[in-house]
Amino acid sequence: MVYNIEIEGMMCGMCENHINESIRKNFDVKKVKANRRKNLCTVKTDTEIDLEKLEAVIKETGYTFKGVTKEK
Ligand SMILES: [Cu+2]
Repeated sequence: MVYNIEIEGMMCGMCENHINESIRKNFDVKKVKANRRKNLCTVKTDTEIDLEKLEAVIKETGYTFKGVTKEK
């Protein structure tokens, strides 16, 4: 599965790392990559992730969760 999470408020690489680490800590992911220029975080997983929990985890970081779409 590939999830594209739209997140606003990332200003630098530390912001990206903050989000990457929070997602790694809370979910079993193969790959996670936040991109502040695109306001996006792409997450690759083998299994479905709980989208409500994902939203809560992003909100907990202090950045603005705008939505998530699943690619496949
Ligand atoms: Cu920052």
